[in-house]
Amino acid sequence: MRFSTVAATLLPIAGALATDFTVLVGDSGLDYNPSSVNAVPGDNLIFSFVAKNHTITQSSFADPCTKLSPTAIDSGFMFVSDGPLNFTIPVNDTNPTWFYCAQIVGTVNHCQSGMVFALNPTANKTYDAFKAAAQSLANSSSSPSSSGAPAPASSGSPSSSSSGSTPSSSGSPNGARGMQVGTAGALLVSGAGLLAGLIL
Ligand SMILES: *[C@@H]1O[C@H](CO)[C@@H](O)[C@H](O)[C@H]1NC(C)=O
Ligand SMILES: *[C@@H]1O[C@H](CO)[C@@H](O)[C@H](O)[C@H]1NC(C)=O
Ligand SMILES: *[C@@H]1O[C@H](CO)[C@@H](O)[C@H](O)[C@H]1NC(C)=O
Ligand SMILES: *[C@@H]1O[C@H](CO)[C@@H](O)[C@H](O)[C@H]1NC(C)=O
Ligand SMILES: [Cu+2]
Repeated sequence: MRFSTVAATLLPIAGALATDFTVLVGDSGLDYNPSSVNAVPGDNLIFSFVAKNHTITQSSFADPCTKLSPTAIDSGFMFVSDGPLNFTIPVNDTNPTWFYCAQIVGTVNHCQSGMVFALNPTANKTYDAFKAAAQSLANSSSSPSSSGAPAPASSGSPSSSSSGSTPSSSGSPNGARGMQVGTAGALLVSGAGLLAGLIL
């Protein structure tokens, strides 16, 4: 009796508390703002594309710059010519869910430049770790394939540590990023060492 009364009281409240989170896409360079949102079922993520030609595309945590599956969430390219374009994603659960921008223009790969977004990241799978994983791909793949599909991450070729062509994105915040790339680079190096250890 008491339970059902409580439930009946809570349900409308839960509905009333549903939140629409507006995420600006491209408002200051290659970014989602905010870059991470914690939301509950019933909430909506409203991606408001304000500049250029970006996407919001679902990936996995482990493979940040590759579309999760052919049917994964994907806005497609949202070319902004006259005012914002909205793409709304309803939130159905509290599972961590990962997104990136699939745009590649010349040598500038938006995802590998850190243009990623996290829905409900966890203590173990953080936005920062996801972003670092995306940026580390810039070091391992020198040239993206010409097709629209992002090049698969080439797993460790320890000898080629050139990484000369890191795309520099104009207008993106670089202070924290440099540090994260450094960390990811160190991880890569130790990974390569492990690999070499296994082979040799
Ligand atoms: C948006 O970007 C995609 C992928 O680079 C490109 O194919 C498309 O032509 C662009 N749209 C416009 C209107 O420039
Ligand atoms: C896009 O979303 C924003 C933020 O929720 C809203 O203010 C605006 O009216 C929406 N624009 C359109 C065209 O739906
Ligand atoms: C929630 O479900 C709707 C309807 O099936 C789907 O369009 C949307 O992509 C889902 N949201 C997430 C974050 O998976
Ligand atoms: C998070 O990582 C810690 C330490 O590695 C582990 O003990 C814990 O089970 C993990 N939690 C989840 C939810 O995976
Ligand atoms: Cu983009």
